[in-house]
Amino acid sequence: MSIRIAVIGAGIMGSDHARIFAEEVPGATLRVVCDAVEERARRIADAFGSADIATEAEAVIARADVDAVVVASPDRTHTPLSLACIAAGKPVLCEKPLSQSPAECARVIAAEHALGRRCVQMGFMRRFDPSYVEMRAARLDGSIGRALMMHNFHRNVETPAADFTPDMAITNSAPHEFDVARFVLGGEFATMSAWAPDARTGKVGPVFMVLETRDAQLVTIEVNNNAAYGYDVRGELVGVNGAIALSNPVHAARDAALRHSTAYAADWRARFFEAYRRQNKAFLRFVRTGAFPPGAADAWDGTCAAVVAQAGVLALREGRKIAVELPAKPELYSFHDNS
Ligand code: ISE
Repeated sequence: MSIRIAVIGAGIMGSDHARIFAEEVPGATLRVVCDAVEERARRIADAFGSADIATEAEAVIARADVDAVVVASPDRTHTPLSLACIAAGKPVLCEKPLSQSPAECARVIAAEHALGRRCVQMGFMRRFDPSYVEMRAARLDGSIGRALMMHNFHRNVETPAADFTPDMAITNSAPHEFDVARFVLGGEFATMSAWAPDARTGKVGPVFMVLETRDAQLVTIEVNNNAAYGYDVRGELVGVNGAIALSNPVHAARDAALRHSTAYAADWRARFFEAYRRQNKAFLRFVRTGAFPPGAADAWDGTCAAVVAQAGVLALREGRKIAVELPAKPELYSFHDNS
């Protein structure tokens, strides 16, 4: 039987998740597109063949003809809507971040603990990107020796929305690196330091972070939400005997007029096209089988990202190294294979 999906939020990510479930992942039916602005919901529903539209998210979650939910609405709604899905016992693919507040994340952890099972799959899709999967495998198979450092660049053409604040470089964009570094290295962060050059552009400027892991490794992260030239995400894992770097899925190289050139993606949807497809396919398997997808991110990973982001905002504000203090990991996530 086809899995009936509701997408909440008809913005950039809601639209792409609707497209993926309607066109890229067999076995799913786009049942409802929900947005506070009916016209936005209608436009996405018409584009991807959703049977229905709605404007009230909580009512959509409760519908008997909805098996699973995608939360792609504004960040501030991610926790309350995830809690509503847990209360309804419905699997939810929640776009990152789970929350910008670790205390809010704790409410989701407590709700899943009370339910006795995980409902929330976090939208940290880079865990499904073939290059990052290969990078983690290289750490596990010993081919580069013990991992020492991981360097990360995360550059957007421009901020994705008008209400994107300077802190969101750390709380909205950098959680991808906070999570994927944990996924690749298999450990937790111990400290965070952060700096920001003065771009003097009046726009959200770059942030540079250096994190230490509990295993004395170093992770550097540059986030630049207004890099202008292209969507450019780079990563390199450095071991004692070698290194492994991400390869950007470039589709063509052009030779003309004494130049050799390749094009950058305009934003993350094209750069991580395959990662989103694999992530959403894994979510569908989760809904169908009830087995949480190996390697996927859960509410505990969402909590860890929020704690690290909060440390990053504090480190930048106070200009000093901040300890990353995670809460105790509840039993429900104890078998959590992040090693
Ligand atoms: C956006 O929300 C994403 O998730 C993208 O992957 C990231 O590159 C961008 O910076 C975020 O704002």
